[in-house]
Amino acid sequence: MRSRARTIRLGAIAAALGLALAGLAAAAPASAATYTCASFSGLTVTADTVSRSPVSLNAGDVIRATVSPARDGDVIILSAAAGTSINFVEAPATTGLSWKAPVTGSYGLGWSLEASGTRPSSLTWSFTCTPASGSTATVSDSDRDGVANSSDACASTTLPDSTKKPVAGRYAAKSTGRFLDGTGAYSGYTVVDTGGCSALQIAKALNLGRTDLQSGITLTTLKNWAATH
Ligand SMILES: [Ca+2]
Repeated sequence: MRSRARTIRLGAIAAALGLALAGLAAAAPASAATYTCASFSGLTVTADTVSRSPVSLNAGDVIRATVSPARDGDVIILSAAAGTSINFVEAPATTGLSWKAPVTGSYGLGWSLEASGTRPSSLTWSFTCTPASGSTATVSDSDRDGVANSSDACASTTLPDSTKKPVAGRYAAKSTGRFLDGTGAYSGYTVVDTGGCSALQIAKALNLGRTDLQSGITLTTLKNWAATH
C-alpha cells in the first residue's frame, strides 16, 4: 500500500515537473506576452492540468487554485519554476491551494491533481489572484528573499537554508521563505517576519552553536528574532 502511494506521488510530481519544464521552455523569449496576477482573477479552466508561463508576478501576489470535484485525500500540486529552480507546493484539494510569489519575477506555473482514488473524469480549476498591496511600484530586493532592501536586516540571504542535520523542532527557511522544521512542520513565520534573515544568518548573528548552524534554529529563537526585526 505504501509503495503504491509513493508511486502515485512520484507520478504526480513527474507530471508537475513536466508542466514546469514545459513552462520554462515556453518562457523564452522573455519579451513574449506574459500572464500576470490579473490573468488569474476569475479564471476557470476545465482540464486535467493547468499550466501558465511566463507569469510575471510581484513579490507577495497570491494565486489561489481550487479544483472541482475535490474529494478527501486528493491533493493539488503546484510546480513553480523560476529561473533554474523549481518548487513544489501541495495542499488538500478540499481546502484549495494558495501560493504567494516569494519574489518579483517571471514564473512557470503548473497545477495538477494527485487523486487518492479513481481519478475524476473531468476537472474544473478555478483561480483567483490577490495582488500584493502597493505592488505597482517596483521594489528593489537585491537578495531576492521577498523583503525589500529598505527593510531587509540581512543582506545576501540564501534561500533555502541548507540544513545538514534537519530535526524536529529546529527551523530553517525554505525557498518559499517559510520556516519549516526538519519534519516539514510550519513555524508560522516567514523571512518577511524575520526582516529578511535566514536561519543561518540569525544563528550567525546571535553567535549560536553548531546545532543551530547545522539543524536550524529553535522556535523560541525564531520568535524572539521576529519580534525584534
Ligand atoms: Ca535578506
